[in-house]
Amino acid sequence: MMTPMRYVLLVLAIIISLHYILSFSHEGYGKATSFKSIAGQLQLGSGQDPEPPYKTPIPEDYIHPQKEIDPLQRKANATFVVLARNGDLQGVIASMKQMEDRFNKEFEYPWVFLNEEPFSDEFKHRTREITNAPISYGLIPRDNWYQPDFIDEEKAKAAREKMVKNNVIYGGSVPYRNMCRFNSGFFFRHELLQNYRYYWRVEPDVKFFCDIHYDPFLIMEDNNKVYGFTVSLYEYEATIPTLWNAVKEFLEENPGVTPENNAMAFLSDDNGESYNRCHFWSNFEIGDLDFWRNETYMKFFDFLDQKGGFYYERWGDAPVHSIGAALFARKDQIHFFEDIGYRHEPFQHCPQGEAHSRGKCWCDPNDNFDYQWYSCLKRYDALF
Ligand SMILES: Nc1nc2c(ncn2[C@@H]2O[C@H](COP(=O)(O)OP(=O)(O)O)[C@@H](O)[C@H]2O)c(=O)[nH]1
Ligand SMILES: *[C@@H]1O[C@H](CO)[C@@H](O)[C@H](O)[C@H]1NC(C)=O
Ligand SMILES: *[C@@H]1O[C@H](CO)[C@@H](O)[C@H](O)[C@H]1NC(C)=O
Ligand SMILES: [Mg+2]
Repeated sequence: MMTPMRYVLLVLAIIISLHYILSFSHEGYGKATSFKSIAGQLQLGSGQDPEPPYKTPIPEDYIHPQKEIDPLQRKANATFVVLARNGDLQGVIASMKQMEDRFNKEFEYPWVFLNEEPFSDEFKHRTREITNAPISYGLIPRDNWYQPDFIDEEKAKAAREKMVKNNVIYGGSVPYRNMCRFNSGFFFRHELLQNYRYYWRVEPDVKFFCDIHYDPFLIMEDNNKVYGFTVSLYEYEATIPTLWNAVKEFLEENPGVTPENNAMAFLSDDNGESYNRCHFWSNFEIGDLDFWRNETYMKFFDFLDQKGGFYYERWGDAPVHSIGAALFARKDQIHFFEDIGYRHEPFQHCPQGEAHSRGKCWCDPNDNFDYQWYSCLKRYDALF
């Protein structure tokens, strides 16, 4: 039998030893992981800035050199091109990282960035971090960007206000119109693009879903393609009310500019009388710069530009490029890049069947715009 006194002593002893054990282990644990204590054990001076203890340096010969995959042993004369503002940086980086991972770290095509304002040091630093390929940053000449003097600003302003009232997307924006005009008629003339034949346009905040283990630029070059797309759809009528009239006028004034086997049937269901508003979505483009630099397209752009529709309406570079490609190239020169999984909000092309597996694509094959009601792909298919 324990006396009450003994009982109290025993409980006290247990409490004391528990406290001792706990405080010891706590202190020991704290000491073992404390950075200061390790620094102390290594006898580092307190003013030094030692490597954290968890950071084991990786020996040089553990680092895999980047795999050279160049099965054809040749490259195309090509570059990526990104039009962006400094404020688009994070979205640009996100797109660029995916492009590098899915494709370009194997191929190392250069990147060209264009802006009407100088790129910031941060923009340059952050983009350079993403790639080993050459990068250049170009300033857009003023005349290629800002609203030209021949535009009647009163008339343009009234048009913008009307579009805002009608909730037309970007309807009130002058910079957006500058962007559409620049992409329609000027990007391919920029000095940084003079030395390239092919380009791949990349926008901020897009997704590339699949590994691309072949070179799309060589597909263009070897098959004499001029325009490649992944998504096509209908344009908003409110942005282009008089565009097709201008196109018809140009064709009447310039007979013979459309080759046989063109893709007019993609644009029009009545042999050119009216525009069905189908266009390739130009936020993704793989194209031939020399095609845009050709006198026919340049003349076409100048004609449209003089009509003022980039400012009096809100003509987009997507319908302008699409009409140019469909009318001035043969239909077989326009390529659907079926195996490139791509998303720009709010639509995506997700490769189907075998192509989905081959590309190790991560998009849901059921989420695919190709034959949704608002897609124009069926009209492209019907060309062939
Ligand atoms: N430098 C510059 N780039 C622009 C401007 N506006 C749009 N962009 C770029 O033009 C492209 C299309 O613009 P975005 O805002 O994505 O238009 P959306 O795709 O039609 O909604 C993107 O690459 C943008 O970064 C601008 O005012 N200046
Ligand atoms: C690349 O293409 C451009 C435009 O066609 C051309 O001027 C240039 O000479 C080409 N460069 C090479 C190396 O073929
Ligand atoms: C423009 O394109 C047409 C049709 O493809 C071609 O015949 C002509 O030679 C091109 N012009 C130039 C300057 O390359
Ligand atoms: Mg965009």
